[in-house]
Amino acid sequence: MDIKKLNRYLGKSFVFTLLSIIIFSCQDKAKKNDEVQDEVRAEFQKRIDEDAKTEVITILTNAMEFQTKDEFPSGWNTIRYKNRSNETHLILFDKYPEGKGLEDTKTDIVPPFQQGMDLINEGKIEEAGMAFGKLPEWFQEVEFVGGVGLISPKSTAQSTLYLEPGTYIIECYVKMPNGVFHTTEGMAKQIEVVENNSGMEQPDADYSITISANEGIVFDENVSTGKRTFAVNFGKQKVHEHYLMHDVNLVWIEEGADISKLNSWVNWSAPDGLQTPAPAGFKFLGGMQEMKEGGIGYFTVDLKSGKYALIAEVPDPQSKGMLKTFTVN
Ligand SMILES: [Cu+2]
Repeated sequence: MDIKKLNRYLGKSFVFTLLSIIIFSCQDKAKKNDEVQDEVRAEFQKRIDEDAKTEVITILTNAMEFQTKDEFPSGWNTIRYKNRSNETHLILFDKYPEGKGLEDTKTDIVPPFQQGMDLINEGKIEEAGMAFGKLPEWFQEVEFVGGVGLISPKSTAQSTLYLEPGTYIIECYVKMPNGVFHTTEGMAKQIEVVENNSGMEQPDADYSITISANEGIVFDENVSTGKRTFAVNFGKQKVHEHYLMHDVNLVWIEEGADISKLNSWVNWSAPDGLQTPAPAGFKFLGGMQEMKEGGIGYFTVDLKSGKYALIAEVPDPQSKGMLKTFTVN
């Protein structure tokens, strides 16, 4: 091979090699781009699927009402409660016996409760007992199946709970400054939970709380900031002195706030109990309303660092081990 031929060969070879590198590198890039696009598409689809599985139902309050759809699917449901009003509220899901509905709430349930409360406020405790005694027998068949814990004005809370098909009344029994229940003011809405299942799977929780009549609230986890989901496991349940069972509410505590005021406020059957304005220095962040023994519900909250409490809405929760404080770091 002479020098000219060799130069030509090397030249061609060099150009060929260079072209090969460029072509292969382009193919490689194209392949990588395809892979990236596939990954993005898969991730996007996964989110769509998750959203479809986690059908979030919004309930909205502007003043003294519940705005939401009339039918919910059965099974696991995530409820996002937007409280745009200036009042503290909660949502309790009452599963009604067959054939009973909102009209019966208004005629048979609301009046005895309001009369009883008015009498308590007048100091007529015995007469109040007689008023509550006028509650119809079918009220004993109403099942409380969870809901959204206390939530401060202009705030949003999120709970996930399991619903069997049937007729429900969602209600808020927080009281106005004059002692009138929000239920009396219109915070009661009928919902039909249909056979069609939401398809949502039971959620995974970051932290687990247990509440029971014998041990109170058991919770000793190290909680970190961010969006966190708490599971609330209901152990031994009981009807307390205020005719209700226990629940779990999450409260942010301002530095120096008087916890004893929170402790006495959470009892609806006390004259100032559960009556707004709520005690200063606390922000209610939702939670899980009462349900029967063996039940489990979830609430999700975006946590900032600070001091918090888990509290049950019962008379003197502290004495029952149902007021636990903890710190989020
Ligand atoms: Cu309310």
